[in-house]
Order: sequence, then C-alpha cells, then structure tokens
Amino acid sequence: MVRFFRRKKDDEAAAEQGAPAEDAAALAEGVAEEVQESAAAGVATSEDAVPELDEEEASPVEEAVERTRKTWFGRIGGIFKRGLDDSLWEELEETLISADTGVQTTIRIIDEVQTRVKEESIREPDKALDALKEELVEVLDVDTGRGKIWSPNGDLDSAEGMSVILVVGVNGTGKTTSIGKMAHAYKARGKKVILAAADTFRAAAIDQLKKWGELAGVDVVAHQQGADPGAVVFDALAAAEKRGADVLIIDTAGRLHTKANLMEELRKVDRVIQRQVPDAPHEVLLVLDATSGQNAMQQAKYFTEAVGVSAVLLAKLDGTAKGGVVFSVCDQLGVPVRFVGTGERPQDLARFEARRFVEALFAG
Ligand SMILES: Nc1nc2c(ncn2[C@@H]2O[C@H](COP(=O)(O)OP(=O)(O)OP(=O)(O)O)[C@@H](O)[C@H]2O)c(=O)[nH]1
Ligand SMILES: [Mg+2]
Repeated sequence: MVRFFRRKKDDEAAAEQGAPAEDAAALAEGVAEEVQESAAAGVATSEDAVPELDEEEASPVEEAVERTRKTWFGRIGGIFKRGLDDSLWEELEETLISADTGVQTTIRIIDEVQTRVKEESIREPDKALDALKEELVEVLDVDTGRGKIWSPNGDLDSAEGMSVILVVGVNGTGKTTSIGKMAHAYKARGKKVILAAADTFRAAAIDQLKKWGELAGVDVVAHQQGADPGAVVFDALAAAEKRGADVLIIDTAGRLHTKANLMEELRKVDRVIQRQVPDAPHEVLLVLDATSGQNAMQQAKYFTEAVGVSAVLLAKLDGTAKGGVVFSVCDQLGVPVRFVGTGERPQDLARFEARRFVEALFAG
C-alpha cells in the first residue's frame, strides 16, 4: 500500500511538472517512466484498491475533516477570542493559507469578513467568528445551473430519464474508487446503474472497474485494453438505454502519453456522448485528490478547458490536513463540490453539504 501511494505521488509530481502547455514533452517523459514502472507494479496494486464489502457504517464527514480541524481550523476560534485587532486578521490569513485555502481565496474571504465586521459594527469575537463561518458557507454555495441531476438529498431522484456522468481527473486521484462507491450508493437506493470502462489505457484499470461493478452488483461495459474509449462509451450508452438504466457512470483514463493526448481523448468521448444523447453528459465530475492541496487546482483548470467540468468530487479528505482546498476549488473554479471521499471502503462517500462541512471544521 505504501508503495502504491508513493507511485501515485510520483505520477502527480510528473503531472505537475508537465503542467504548463509547453512542458508536454517533460510530462510525456515522466509518464513513459511511470508506465514502465506500473507494468511491473500496477496490476496487483490496482486490484488491491478494491476492498471487501462489509456492513460497517460509513465514515462521516466529521471524521474525515478531523486532521484539517485539529491542525488548522480548530485554532481559529482561539485566535478570535483574543480580540478583533490586526494580528487576528494576519493570523487568520496565515492559518487559512496553511490549510491550503489558497492565497486569492483567503484574501477574498478575509476582505468580506472585515467589511461585514465594519459595516455591522461587530465588536464581539463570537459574532465575527459567525460572520467568518457564514462567508465560508457562501464560498461553497455554488450553483452553476448545470449538473441538475441531484435532488436536495444528493440522490438522483430529481433526474428525468437516464443521467450520464462523465468522470475525469488525473491518475491516482480516486476516480475508479469513487465510481465504485457511487455505484454502490445508487444501487442501494434502488437505482439501475451501468458503468463504462473508458479508461482503456491499462488492462488493470478495466479489471479494477469490473471488480467494483461486481462488488456493487452493477453491469460494467468494457472492451479490451487499448480499445477506443469512444467506442466503449458508444456501446455503454446503447446498453444503458436498452436496459433502462437510471445512471451511466463513465470512468476515463487519468494518464496518456501526453496531456494533450489525454485532453483530446476526453473531448472525443464527450462528443460521442453528446451525439448520442443530446443533453448529456449531465454531469462532468472532476475527481480531485484532497491530499494534493493547491496542486489540484492547476489540474482542474486543464480539465475545465477541455470538457467543461460541472462539479467536483474531492477524494481522500480523510487523509489530509489540507481540507481548506475545498474553498479554493469552489471559489477559483466556480463549480460546486458534490461529494467527498472519506475512506477507501465502498460506503466511504459523503454528499457534500456546505454548512455541515464548515461546522465540522470548527467543531469541538
Ligand atoms: N483514504 C482514501 N483513499 C482513497 C479515497 N479514494 C480513493 N482512494 C485510494 O486512492 C488510490 C487511487 O484510487 P483510484 O480509484 O485507483 O484512482 P484513479 O483516479 O482511478 O487512478 P487511475 O486509474 O490510475 O487514473 C487507491 O488506493 C484508493 O483506494 C478516499 O476517499 N480516501
Ligand atoms: Mg482508475
């Protein structure tokens, strides 16, 4: 497992290294090395990534943000208690930035709170803290009008007909695992789910999705390794329509030889979907790894440009003290966070609720 995480970290480093467009060659080099390594180590580790299904309770958001709360946000209450002076705002700024809230977002939040404190002549630290919490909730409360397939409780109830969810993100962020968890959740709510294995780059990726499909008891449409992802999606859409599926979730590759190839492939998949189902994809869900903090932001911009991300699923929130990244995701990308990953088990997926999340950060 340690090795697996280290491999993923290297991937992320490679992806970051190649982040600017002109560095595509550097990214290609990093990826080529990684591919060789994964040929030796990737298959077993990917299969390891599919856990057993047990009946235990899901890990709640409160538990998942424990590190972020203990390390950073838990301090903020204490800072406010010392009084509303300049040092408060400085320390608040430092703390938010350290929690990976991002410089721009942090400054915007503090400006807003300071303005409110001034305009409403707030003197009590408690009231100023409440203003901060309200501002934080507001940052998270993004409604783009897109991805309108979720009911208020995060279920797919409000959707009419089949919902197509295209899942994108850099390799190792948690796409396949999160798709497995979503499949599990919707199946448990009586939805008919079909998964499409459009990450045809590695055989292990197809097997991993098939395992999650088995675990959740849902069908997986897959071709061979190296097949055209567009063809997989075409077949999956046809199968989903024929079988009367409520939701089709499409897994995609997180790595190709170059970033340009990856984005082109995603655009092609997107076109295939749109040609077959005119109002689809109903959601383009970008999976970000919370442990990569601000690095996730640059990745997000590429996917946004290529396929127009409509929402984010923030995986691995349980493994980081940098949960502040949620605020910069919503603020900088202008898209909502739909779900958070709270662990590695099938039930470890939580619907994201802005207020509950902010309360959890300050609890205790
Ligand atoms: N702790 C924790 N681990 C997670 C979570 N989500 C995914 N993981 C782990 O992250 C690792 C990578 O997950 P994958 O689902 O294979 O990632 P991917 O984005 O599909 O990766 P590629 O197929 O290589 O692009 C696995 O070990 C997962 O168990 C989460 O919410 N919490
Ligand atoms: Mg995957």
